[in-house]
Amino acid sequence: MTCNPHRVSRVHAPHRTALAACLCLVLQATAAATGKGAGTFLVTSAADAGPGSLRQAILDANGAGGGTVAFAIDDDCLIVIAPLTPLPTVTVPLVIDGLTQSGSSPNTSTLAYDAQHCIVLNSNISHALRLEPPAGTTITVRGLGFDNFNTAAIEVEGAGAAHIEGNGFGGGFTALFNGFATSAIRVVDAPGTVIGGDTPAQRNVVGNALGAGIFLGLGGPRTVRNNLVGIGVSGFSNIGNNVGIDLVDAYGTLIEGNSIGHNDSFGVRVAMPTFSRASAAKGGPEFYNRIVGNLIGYSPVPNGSSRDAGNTTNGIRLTSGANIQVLDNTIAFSTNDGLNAQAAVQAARISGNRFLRNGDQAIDLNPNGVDPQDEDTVPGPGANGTQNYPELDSAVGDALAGTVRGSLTTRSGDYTVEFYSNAACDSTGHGEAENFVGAIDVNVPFAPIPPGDKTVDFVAPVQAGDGESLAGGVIVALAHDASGNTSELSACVAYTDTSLFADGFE
Ligand SMILES: [Ca+2]
Ligand SMILES: [Ca+2]
Ligand SMILES: [Ca+2]
Repeated sequence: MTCNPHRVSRVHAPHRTALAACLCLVLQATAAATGKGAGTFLVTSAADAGPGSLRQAILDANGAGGGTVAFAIDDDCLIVIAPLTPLPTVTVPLVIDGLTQSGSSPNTSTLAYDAQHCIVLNSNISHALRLEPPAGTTITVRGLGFDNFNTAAIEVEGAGAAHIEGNGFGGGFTALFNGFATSAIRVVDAPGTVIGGDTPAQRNVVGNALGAGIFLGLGGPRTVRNNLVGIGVSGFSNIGNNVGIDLVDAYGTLIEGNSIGHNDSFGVRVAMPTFSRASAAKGGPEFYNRIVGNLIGYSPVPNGSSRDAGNTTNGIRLTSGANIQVLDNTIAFSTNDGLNAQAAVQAARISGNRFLRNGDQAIDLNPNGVDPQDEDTVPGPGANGTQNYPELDSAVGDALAGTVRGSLTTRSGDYTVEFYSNAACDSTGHGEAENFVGAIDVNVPFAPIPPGDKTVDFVAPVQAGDGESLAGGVIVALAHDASGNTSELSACVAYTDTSLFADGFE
């Protein structure tokens, strides 16, 4: 049993709204009694308004308190809906499901995007959809294509959550293709919002926005997972936004498992609000913004190789905030620095990432350029207190495993030193960080080190990953304190392969 007021309204009559509502109540009561849930509002016309239109379906759903908007337009793919004004704000728990249109199908690819979007919204107006989910409820938008809106294709603002999954934004899904004047997706507040999801079917493609592809404003927590951002349906083509994912006063954000490339300024930019910086500094992980396990500027292709999908300027730009977690990403082919942290950033933990082929430094803490080492007796000015990086003296072993000797000069406390191998040293002389090869904990004691001498020597094992070799390359290291304040990368030390000597310099 479904609740379908617009079909009732087709009967016409001046009282159709009342009649529809009345019948709908009866039908919903029946549905509730049979446990089948809220009603379905069917879209049977691509017209901007009137019976069977998407606009009418949303009006009816709002009036009925929620349900599902499904599509059954009697036409072949591709069907363009061009709203003349923004569609009615959705204010009820609702699923708008483009996959219900015959011919539509979800993405099945892990590296690319093969979804078929038969319903595409395309109009040169401020926005297509505005979602205002009430507290404790979710509004889902699934399986639609979007092009050519000025503020955002989808705006979200409310106390409840939005799930935006399996949609194509600016990916060339219509013949008349213009991208977005500002953002594709714009979210303010709306805690619990998820853009993308765990499965290939939930992946969105987000591109060709002149502002941010995904803009997350004040509020949190929210998740952006497993999307292609600035990367087209092939999995490597260029549909760059200006900024891929832009966090402006967002907190508690998880950006995980996305491919983010070809964006014209930054792949990801983070500017945290003052209040959450203060709270996060007190240790509240609910405020942390986390960037985990993304491919940034680096597109794997099905034959096992990869392509340059570099973001112009930086893969990641950290503008302000505390306790930002940058973990286990690959950050490559940026025009300038791979990760650039501005002076207001503190306790940014940068750990387990691969950096390769970035035009300038892999990690650049402000001030710009490789930071000079100092005594680190107090946190210096600049990002992460300008935490000193380790000094490496030697790296020796065979192709698979060896020993690195070096030192760290810094304040008393607990530190972790991470080691990375590279085929060759970066042009900056520091980094980059192609393969993680080991880590050790280092303690700089309070005593009996004499004042002014805070240097601790270390000897650390390093080991090549599966199928990799340390021979002929260089080793670099970074250090971070217990709060996450992470250094730039050290100068390179050549790796001496003793197996060559054993074999007589063959
Ligand atoms: Ca470089
Ligand atoms: Ca620097
Ligand atoms: Ca320093």
